[in-house]
Amino acid sequence: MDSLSAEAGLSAAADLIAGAERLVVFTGAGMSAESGVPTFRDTLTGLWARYDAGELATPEAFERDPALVWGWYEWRRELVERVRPNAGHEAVARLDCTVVTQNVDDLHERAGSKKPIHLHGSLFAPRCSGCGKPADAPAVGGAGGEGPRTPPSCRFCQSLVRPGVVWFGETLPVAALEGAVEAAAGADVLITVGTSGVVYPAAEIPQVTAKRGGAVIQINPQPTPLDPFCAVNLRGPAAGVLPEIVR
Ligand code: BJW
Ligand code: ZN
Repeated sequence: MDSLSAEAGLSAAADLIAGAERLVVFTGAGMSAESGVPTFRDTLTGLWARYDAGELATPEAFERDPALVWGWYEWRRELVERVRPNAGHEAVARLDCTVVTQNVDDLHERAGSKKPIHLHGSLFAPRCSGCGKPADAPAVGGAGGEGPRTPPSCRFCQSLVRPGVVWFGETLPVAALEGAVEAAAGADVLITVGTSGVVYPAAEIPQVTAKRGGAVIQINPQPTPLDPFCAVNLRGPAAGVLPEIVR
């Protein structure tokens, strides 16, 4: 349906959603872009401009320079605390659906979606890099500055506390991945929103639905490697398109 006019695409998507019995919404960083959260592959700005996100989001980077990596995540956590869910998050919260997100922010929860599945962890769940025990979440409303910050130490084993996110080369939380695959396999409609579709195994989630015969609707201003799996490709921003197709 790639060649459908924009209006016909919106109407086809709205019909699919209205008729869906088991609906999944799968989201990536573009979902939160209009809230003011930079996407993962956006160029970093300010003091972070000389770093590459893909290189900071690794266990090796944390081992080499824990203060640099902890400072980057704390800066991002504080940014997320200052922004609000957008009209796209709110439209998703009105749907009876399972939300599977790659995002480490909490904007789906704050919009009212119940128990979104977080495939890549959370900015708000730090844990010990040694014993794995959860650490106290840093106080809300931190300094807000950019740059390195020394991570706290674990109160049980004194190892450094690390962000509770999934870095490259690490395995995804088993329950989250299993829950996401099960929901995608059982979905008759899946909406994939704002993801570049290049990071695995998450990028398999929409493909699971398509391969099982479900319909995949994609919302993204840009083409992605997921295009061939989609029954409807809507080239537009999440906060504009989602409210239009959620009636
Ligand atoms: C808008 C918009 C608007 C803009 N509205 N849209 C198979 C093949 C090749 C490699 C691998 C493979 N399997 C595994 C790998 C290795 C690796 C991987 O996938 N690498 C690829 C990059 C090649 N995967 C892993 O390492 C994973 N672990 C794993 O597989 O374990 C087993 C294993 C271990 C060792 C060896 C082999 C296997 C773990 C992946 C963890 C990813 N973690 C991150 C960081 C989380 C913490 C943090 O945020 O810092 O998760 S990476 C980053 O990418 C983040 C995101 O969740 C994820 C996806 O990014 P996303 O959300 O798609 O964002 P962007 O920025 O890429 O795209 C934004 C999109 O929005 C764009 O398309 C825009 O157009 C669009 N957009 N404005 C709508 N307003
Ligand atoms: Zn510990």
